[in-house]
Amino acid sequence: MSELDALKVALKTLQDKALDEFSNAESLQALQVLRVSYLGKKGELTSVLKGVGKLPPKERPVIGQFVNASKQTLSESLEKREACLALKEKQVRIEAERIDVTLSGRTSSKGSLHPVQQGLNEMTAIFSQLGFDIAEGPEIEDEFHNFDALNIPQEHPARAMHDTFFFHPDGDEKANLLRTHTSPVQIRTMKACVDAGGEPPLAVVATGRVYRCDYDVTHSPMFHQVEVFKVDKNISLAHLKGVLQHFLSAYFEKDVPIRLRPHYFPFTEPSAEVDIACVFCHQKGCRVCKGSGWIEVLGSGMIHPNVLKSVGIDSTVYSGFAFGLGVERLVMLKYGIPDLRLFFENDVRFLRRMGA
Ligand code: 2NM
Repeated sequence: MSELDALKVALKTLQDKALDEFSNAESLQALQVLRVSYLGKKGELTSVLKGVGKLPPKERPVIGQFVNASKQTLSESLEKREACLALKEKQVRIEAERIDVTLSGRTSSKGSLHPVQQGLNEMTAIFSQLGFDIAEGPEIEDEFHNFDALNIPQEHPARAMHDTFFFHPDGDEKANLLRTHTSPVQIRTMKACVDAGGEPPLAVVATGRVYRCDYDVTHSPMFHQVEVFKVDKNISLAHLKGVLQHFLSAYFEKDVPIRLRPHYFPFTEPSAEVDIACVFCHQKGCRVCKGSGWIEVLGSGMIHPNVLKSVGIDSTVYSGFAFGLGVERLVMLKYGIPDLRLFFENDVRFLRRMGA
């Protein structure tokens, strides 16, 4: 066989082998490797061409054409296979990325206000509608605002009624304390009014945390209060009772009977504890009302003249009523919560059930 024929046979064999491998290539990556190994600068076709030098010059163009035709065939075959594999790979990717839009989504829980805050909001909303202002004040207080101004002087036995957390004073600095009620906020708002040259009417609701050194099943060392007062000319016990009746019926969302029982508070005279008809047994007698048919819900009274004097309000011209309540207690009664401690444990099962 002539050198030319031998070369032609070698080329043909190489081409057949290449076409076979191209059509068996299973990925674009494998195909790229084949392209380099056959058509690349150091590829097999190139190495076959090195034999061209041994041919007589007039035969060289013949083999040149032959090689070009072979290159053309291989390139076309590669491109075809490439297009086919690219389509396959695309289909695989699309299938993998497929989203089932009919699947139900993952819901995220929204969170909600703490039941105490919900209760506070419900209560302050009722007083806002009656025209009361809402006030807040410092939780660290001094003895003047927490005690003296409220007609609870030093050594007065009433001071012992409050189990107060005191801060140790530095040197001869006066002692600070954690407020035992929100009444000091009332004192501050009355005093701020007078100091600014104003005068009653004043109608204010104070809300916030209060602290007492007291801890058992029905007492927490921190709880929340809502305290309400109104000062104006000719304010009487009738105004107090009317506001109480309206507030308690609005809060419990039904006409709830109330009664006022004489009591003692240093900052009011006369003073009364307020009961509602038992919301659990409708006065048939049950465990909650201990068979009495009544549940104590708050303390109230007519502001003591000494309290008005201490903030500079003329008690011969003005009078006022005031009352105070524990928020946790009223939320427990409205929603049938059995244990005070649930408010402070932050167990999400409780918070979710109470979530609005
Ligand atoms: C209560 C009971 C009775 C009260 C008094 C005042 C103030 F500052 F105006 F004098 N604020 N709140 C008060 C009166 C609070 O809680 C059981």
